[in-house]
Amino acid sequence: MERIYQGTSAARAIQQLRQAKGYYITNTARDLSQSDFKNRILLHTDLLAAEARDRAGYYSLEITGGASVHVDMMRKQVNPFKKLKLLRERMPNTMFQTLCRGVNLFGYRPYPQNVIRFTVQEFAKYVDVWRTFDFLNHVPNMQAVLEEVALAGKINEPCICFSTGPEHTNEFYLKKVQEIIDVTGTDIVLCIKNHGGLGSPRRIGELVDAIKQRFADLVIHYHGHNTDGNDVGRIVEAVINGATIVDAADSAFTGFYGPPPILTVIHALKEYDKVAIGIDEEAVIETSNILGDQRKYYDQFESQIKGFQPTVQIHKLPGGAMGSSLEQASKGGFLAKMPEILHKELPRVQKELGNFWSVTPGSQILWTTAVANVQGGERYGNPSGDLKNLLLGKYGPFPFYQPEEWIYEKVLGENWRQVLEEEGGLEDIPDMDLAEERANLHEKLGREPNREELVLYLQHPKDAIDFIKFSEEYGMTHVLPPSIFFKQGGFEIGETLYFTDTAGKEHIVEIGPSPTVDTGETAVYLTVDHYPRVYNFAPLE
Ligand code: 3PY
Ligand code: ZN
Repeated sequence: MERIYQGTSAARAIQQLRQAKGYYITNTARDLSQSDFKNRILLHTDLLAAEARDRAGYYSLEITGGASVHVDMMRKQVNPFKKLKLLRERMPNTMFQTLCRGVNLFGYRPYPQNVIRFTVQEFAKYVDVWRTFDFLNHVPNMQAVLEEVALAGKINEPCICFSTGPEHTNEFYLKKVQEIIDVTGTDIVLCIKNHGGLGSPRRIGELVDAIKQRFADLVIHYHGHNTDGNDVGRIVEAVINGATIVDAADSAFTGFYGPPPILTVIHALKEYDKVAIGIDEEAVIETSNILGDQRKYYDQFESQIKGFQPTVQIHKLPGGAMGSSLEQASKGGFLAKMPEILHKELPRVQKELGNFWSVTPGSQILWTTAVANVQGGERYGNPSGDLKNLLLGKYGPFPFYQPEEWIYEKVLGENWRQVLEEEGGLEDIPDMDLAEERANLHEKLGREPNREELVLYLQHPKDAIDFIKFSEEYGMTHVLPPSIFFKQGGFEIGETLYFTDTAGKEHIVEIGPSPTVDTGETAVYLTVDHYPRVYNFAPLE
């Protein structure tokens, strides 16, 4: 069996997947970066690994989506589109994959339908596989994305988000699969999205089996996290019960909350005579050697609590959310309360709020509510706006049962019935006037924006403008390696920096004396590759 090459039509790819004798692997680089390194793995690092990754023979490389579109601009000064174009130059063979949060796209709140469609159209020029989910498994919330992906001729990979508990039965999930198929037909890849890494290997095996029994020609992609250390077991069960694609990550960077290491998965499945289709193990090892050299620069972004978290089965916080909640607790001075929040309050809140899936933005709502309940005196006495919106049904209906009335009263006030009556239900968000938005952006940039800039602006208006202006002034910082990009404490006068950019070109930068001039700005004198440069900075506030 052959690997599936980038450029294969969606229809042909699905056909090839249906006939697979063995299984395919997705390299979940974006999820790994988000789960274990706050999304900070730089494009420079991904470009270093690109050629070896391309030879490794993955079904796809998940390299964008989730929170990464925002973080690329905000923290890494990288254009999410440019990133895909540069990677494509070095990775002609591998399909690129995104993670899309349905109506919430790559953000936290629903976008208007025309913004969703425009965004999908632009990203679909570079993204081959679209993994789309909704945190309430409310299929209408995925519909616009699913339709646009199909129109663009790309691979649709709608998800059923998975969790555990009495309501999370095979029957329920089969109903959800049917709802998805009613929209898309069966020429899709169905993802079982186990973002928490929940359930036992056996439970995952049973679910895959149940879906294959009912929908024999449906291609299943199992996505899991290794938070409790058990995901290799779940992957093995998924494959022996009929999953065709599974997710794993480069071992040099695998930590605790992301997907498990690729070679570990391959070794485990060999015992069951299951072949990883298209995989060149030498190239997998070569990638990890390249990445191994870079690993030290990212230690600073790792979660402070090391080790597997078997108690994820209780609190259910997914990869990225686990790391950021620990950071918040540390900054907010309530680390000591974490056991109470994670192991008592979170499961209680989850049950009280309807046992939905703890994934973006639901995981943030559950976490914020649990923290407020523990920290803020009366339970539900200090509700967030997002919790109010959840109870108002603005994200979609509760999948199993509604919270009890006393919670509505606490969150929406005494006249909650009337509020619900007047304001409740999925919001019909009006389309935006894209011409007007383009004109606004034109005015802010002082020039005509291109389509991609408009997409970025529609997603994150303020951060996109900051990013575009920054890159106009300083160029593309993606050429900088992590040793320089993340350098702590600034640079010393007289210091000389040597670095190799992503095109393999060597540079030398000498930092000159930086007198403060009476314009109030600080001028920094540099020589870059022996040419003098002066940069003016406004004083720090
Ligand atoms: C995201 O929404 O960013 C996720 O990674 C969900 O698992
Ligand atoms: Zn994930």
